[in-house]
Amino acid sequence: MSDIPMRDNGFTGISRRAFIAGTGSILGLSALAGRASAAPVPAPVPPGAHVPVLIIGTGYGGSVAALRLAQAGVDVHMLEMGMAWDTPGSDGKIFANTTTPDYRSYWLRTRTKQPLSNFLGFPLDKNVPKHTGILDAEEFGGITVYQGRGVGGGSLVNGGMAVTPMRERFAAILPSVNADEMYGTYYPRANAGLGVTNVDQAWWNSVDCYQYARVGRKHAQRSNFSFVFVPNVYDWEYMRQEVAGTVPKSAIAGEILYGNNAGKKSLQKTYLAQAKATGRVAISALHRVTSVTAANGRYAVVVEQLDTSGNVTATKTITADKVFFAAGSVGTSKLLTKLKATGALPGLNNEIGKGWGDNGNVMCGRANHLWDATGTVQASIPTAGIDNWDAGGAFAEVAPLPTGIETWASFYLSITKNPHRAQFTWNSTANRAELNWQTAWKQPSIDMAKSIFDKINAKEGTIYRTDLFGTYKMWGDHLTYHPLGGAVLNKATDNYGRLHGHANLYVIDGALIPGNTSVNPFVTITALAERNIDTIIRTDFSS
Ligand code: FAE
Repeated sequence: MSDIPMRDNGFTGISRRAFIAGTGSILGLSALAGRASAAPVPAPVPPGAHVPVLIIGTGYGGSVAALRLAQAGVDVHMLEMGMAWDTPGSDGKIFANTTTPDYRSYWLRTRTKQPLSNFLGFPLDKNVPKHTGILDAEEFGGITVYQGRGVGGGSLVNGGMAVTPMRERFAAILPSVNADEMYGTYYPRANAGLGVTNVDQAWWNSVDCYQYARVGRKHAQRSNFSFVFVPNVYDWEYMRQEVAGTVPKSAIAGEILYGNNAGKKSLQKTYLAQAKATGRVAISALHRVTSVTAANGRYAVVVEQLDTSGNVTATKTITADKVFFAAGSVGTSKLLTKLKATGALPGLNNEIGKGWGDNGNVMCGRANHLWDATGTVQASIPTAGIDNWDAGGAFAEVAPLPTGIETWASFYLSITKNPHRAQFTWNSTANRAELNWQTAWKQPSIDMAKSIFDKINAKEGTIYRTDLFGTYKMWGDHLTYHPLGGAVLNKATDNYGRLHGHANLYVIDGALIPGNTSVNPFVTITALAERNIDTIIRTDFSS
């Protein structure tokens, strides 16, 4: 299917400038949507409610859709299986620290499953009360997929690395998408909406908390690799004040994996805050969608309301004219696989569940010499990477290891050009969706990461750490932070995310991207959502 040229793809009769102007122009846009201004169905959504637009999930794709639809005058209801994360615990903080996971940290687990499971020979995992916590370590046969749970999705737990892929690599990422439009309009729009900025390199060079990253730079450059600074969504002014000791410490206290209490601009502070300010967006937290069926020209959506122990306290059916799947690559793929296999949405095509990849994620650590200390205080916000994509198929994030003690360890999360793609299928006996990823499929990723770190180790006379992922285990090859695909653009959907086989159903999240983005993915997920919703509003919502 060919791309629709959209060089001037403003909405009918309304300039792009007016649209981007945001909430100030909402009233003028109501006519576009053909809807009178009305309060949205309040949260929590009552049983039997009807909503014009329902969005399943509140991560990047869902938040973009909610904001742009609301700005166009459409009332939106969002359903989120995780918590709202707006209430402090007994320690006065909303989120737990990375080094001290507690009941808030894991999604319905009784024992933590930390990505770095061991340290100096000691296992790190510990028992925690079962709770609807923020990080889901979802286990499939061959891989553990880490995902954020709560209003804001992955933005609650991620490192905030906000990377736009190099333009010459874009055709391999999303082959059916016009790169001119993405780099001219939608990547800039996404970066602005997310609040992406660059660290001040002079400051970065001067502070103790980036000593680990400077060691990473020295080693990369001594082996002639390209060391690149990458933007982030952290508020750098806040981090300056953390370093100066004038505000509560957040990044430099290691807050990240289980939420960040201060400087990180999660979606709650950007897209979702703007969306709520329109008065047209309501969010029902602790509401998990289990079914979507076509009924009388609308969709009937079955939702389980959860308590914080994960018990179902109510099951509701609500109806919607249009439904956006924004439950993340895994959440959307699992739902659609089930809905196709069980006959709830029989028109979905055979591409559903296919094209799933792990963005080639693999982790490793290196043991430095005593003269290369990486620092007792490490900012949890990554700022840089080693780019060996063209020569070796790997882009390695120079990652923090914020343990509070000197470890002499350099730690990396590599994104690699792993060619393997897995598929979700429905197991009707077990009543669940399964993923056929194989552990051995990580070998190409390891080989690609080695294209960087074997060379650095040889140059520096250093070795891989073997104590971080188990006993004598060099590679963190059991996991991904970056699930992508499962309802791929222009295959399971048309070229704008409309699902084939059923009108008014859309995919608008990482499930659209076929398995790899060459860098960290959320800017691309956001930009693609901006592109798709632009066309969807213009063509599917005009009266
Ligand atoms: P996502 O943000 O996952 O949102 C989906 C939402 O849907 C979640 O809130 C779910 O709880 C919810 N949901 C799922 N199923 C249901 C259901 N049945 N009913 C109701 N709600 C449901 O999707 N990316 C970067 O670019 N830079 C980074 O530095 C970075 N670091 C990361 C670090 C960690 C530890 C992790 C886990 C991820 C990281 N990522 C990073 C990946 C990034 O967060 C991820 O690609 C995006 O969050 C995916 O966005 P989506 O909109 O696809």
